[in-house]
Amino acid sequence: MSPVEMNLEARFEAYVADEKKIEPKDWMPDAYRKTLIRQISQHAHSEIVGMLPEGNWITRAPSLKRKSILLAKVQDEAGHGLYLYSACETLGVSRDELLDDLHSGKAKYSSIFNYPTLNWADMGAIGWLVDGAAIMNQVPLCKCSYGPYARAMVRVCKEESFHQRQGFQIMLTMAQGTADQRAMAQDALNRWWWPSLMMFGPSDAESPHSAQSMKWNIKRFSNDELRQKFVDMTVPQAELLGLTIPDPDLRWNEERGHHDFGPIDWTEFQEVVQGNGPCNKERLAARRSAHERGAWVREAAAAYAEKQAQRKTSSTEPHAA
Ligand code: BYC
Repeated sequence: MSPVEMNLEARFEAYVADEKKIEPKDWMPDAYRKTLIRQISQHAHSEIVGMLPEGNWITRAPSLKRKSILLAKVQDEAGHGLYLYSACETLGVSRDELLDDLHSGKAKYSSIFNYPTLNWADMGAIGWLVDGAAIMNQVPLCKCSYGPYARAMVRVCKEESFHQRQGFQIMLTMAQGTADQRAMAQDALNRWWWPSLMMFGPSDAESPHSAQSMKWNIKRFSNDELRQKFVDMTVPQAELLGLTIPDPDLRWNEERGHHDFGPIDWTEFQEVVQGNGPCNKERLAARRSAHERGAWVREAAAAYAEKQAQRKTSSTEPHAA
């Protein structure tokens, strides 16, 4: 590293340590840029792929009210994906490159969206648990050191907390409903609990990026800290619903002031992340097909933009005498 670069790096470190925001035109280490592109793009892809399991239930929602709420939620997720792609583009990568990486299977997206949604209770469990886990992970990102990501997260988190409440409300309605509805709510909790805990990523000891990302103030809490906070927040909510979390080892630990919980099946997590989960192939095929079927929209938008640009140039050109 040259002396100039060393100086820039020291200034960058001091700036970040001082809780100041790094903006797109500021100097930043290459590795910081790469880490942000990796994390923000994975996050954007998760929002877009995350529309699929819920989109599956829009036509089958049990009432018009539920249908319009679910439709709005799925649209919010599209919006989150778009802010995040825009935030990522400020780091010098193009939308096309990001999408190519998703469609080729090179880029990751959250493991959670590779599980199937089997019935309406799954819409409740996703809102309650998956959005609940997402908020726990994302509220600290509002204080992330990279300005465009931190600002995008403020709006995302406001919308996610509405999503979490609508999910909890579905669970509450079902848990207080008929015996069959209660059983469906319990079954959804049984299937979504462990995958929700996996959303926080590998344990700290197995997380290659955490230490550096925390030093750079990208991540403000470790994967295990956030997972623990999520368990502590969710246990009383499950009690209120009268549902049982599917973990025989779950109990309050007075000494730690936290709930202890059972071991996570990391083999399952690795399998899902490597593309072998129950719905990985289906999810990627759906995204690729949507992208191909949307080619005409992109072409039309580009042609329109070009026409507008030409009109602007000809209207500013001096008229020939
Ligand atoms: N799934 O060193 P680590 C949402 C990967 S919510 C798949 O701990 P990092 C939504 C990780 O990428 C979901 N892959 O990494 C909610 C890395 O692989 P590479 C999205 C995972 O980045 C409701 C490797 O494992 N949220 O969108 O420090 C409705 C080692 O991990 C997962 C975000 O993306 C996983 N669960 O920490 C709709 C939040 N976990 O890149 C939508 C922003 C880890 O080395 N992201 N990996 O090949 C983050 O906070 C962090 O990136 C993570 C992982 C905590 C997820």
